[in-house]
Amino acid sequence: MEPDACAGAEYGIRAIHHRAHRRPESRERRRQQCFYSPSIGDDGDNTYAYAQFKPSFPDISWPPLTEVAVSDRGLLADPAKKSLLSAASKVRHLTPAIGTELLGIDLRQLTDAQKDELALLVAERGVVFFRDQEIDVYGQLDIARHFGPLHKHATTPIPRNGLEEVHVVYNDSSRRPDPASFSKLELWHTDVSYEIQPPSTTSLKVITGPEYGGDTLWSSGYALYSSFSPGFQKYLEGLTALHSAVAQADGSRAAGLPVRREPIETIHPVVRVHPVTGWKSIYVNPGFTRRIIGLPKAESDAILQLLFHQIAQNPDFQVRFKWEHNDIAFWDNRVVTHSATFDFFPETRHALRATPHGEKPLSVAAYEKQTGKVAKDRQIEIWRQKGIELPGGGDEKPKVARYND
Ligand SMILES: O=C(O)CCC(=O)C(=O)O
Ligand SMILES: [Fe+2]
Repeated sequence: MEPDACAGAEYGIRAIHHRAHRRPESRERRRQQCFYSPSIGDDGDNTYAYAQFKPSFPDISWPPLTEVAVSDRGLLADPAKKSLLSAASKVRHLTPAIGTELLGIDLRQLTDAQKDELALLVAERGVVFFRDQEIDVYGQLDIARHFGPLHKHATTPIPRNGLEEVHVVYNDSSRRPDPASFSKLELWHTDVSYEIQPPSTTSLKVITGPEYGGDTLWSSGYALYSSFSPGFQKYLEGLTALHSAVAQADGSRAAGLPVRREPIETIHPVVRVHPVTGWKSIYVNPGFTRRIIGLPKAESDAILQLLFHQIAQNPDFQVRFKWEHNDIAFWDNRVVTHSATFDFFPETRHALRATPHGEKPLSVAAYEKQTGKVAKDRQIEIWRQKGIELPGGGDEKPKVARYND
């Protein structure tokens, strides 16, 4: 599959509608050109409590990103995560593969040791949720900065108050999503995977949201890897893929929005190893991965289709979170893919994201060379910890009965 020029993610949908009010003659052309440019404007209510965090698009330019040394804080964590977990009144795992909710913690009070343990927990569980958090965006940025240098997005909105490291997610009654302009598959993404050092432990806080609707879904790249046969896993481990920012930048330009940094395209391993867990995860996403390098096009298209469809459609890999006011999620963009829902029009939904850079993605070979350790299949490791020894040195998986009813 060579995705059309508009295939991609990070909230599209909205700019087109707003522009359409002003330039109806170009609506269809713009829609065809690209559906996912970020939102422009809003309902104009400046008395809104979080008006200073409404979206803005300063017309400024940033130089290309250069490589920075990043060492994961999770490497410093107590493997048992005692100081974080003992501070929680309850630890609720939401599915076996992905997602944990920690109750009774106030993120404003986290010590550095607890932040390190949070990085480790997020690396293991893919996404971790905290309810009803008072922490403000400055505190959210401080935690993110603890995890790594902050990413500034080239195209998505920043808040009106000028915080360039904050990515704003905003929808209100002035914009209606148009289902003709995007597919649900294409909305699955990992944030800015085209960067040389894509994000690690990323957080999103919903500051205004509908009573219901606007859920977010995450899908585990570890579970996707574990689901395949050993031969196919090995095959994927030898591949690299192209991730592209071009369609996202084109979408912004088509909507008349500034692109603050020129788009880049980067080649990453198809299977990356998390530097802390040592687990293998499939690192492609419908939003930004365009092709597998060096394969016949038909083969690349077929492999990506399989991986994309499994990400989006296999519920065993997924968790779906129902947000309430002031909830915050931390996810590890190295090992999960996510997708927002847009079912809440005409309600307002407003969220702020803080995004630390991670390391350059490590292939299995690079991880094993660098660390002298053997990269692992998460599922096999977890079964092993439960005392389930697998025949064939862990290469075979138990047969699970299938059923329909
Ligand atoms: O709006 C959401 O729930 C998710 C938005 C998103 O993909 C992001 O902020 O990275
Ligand atoms: Fe995202």
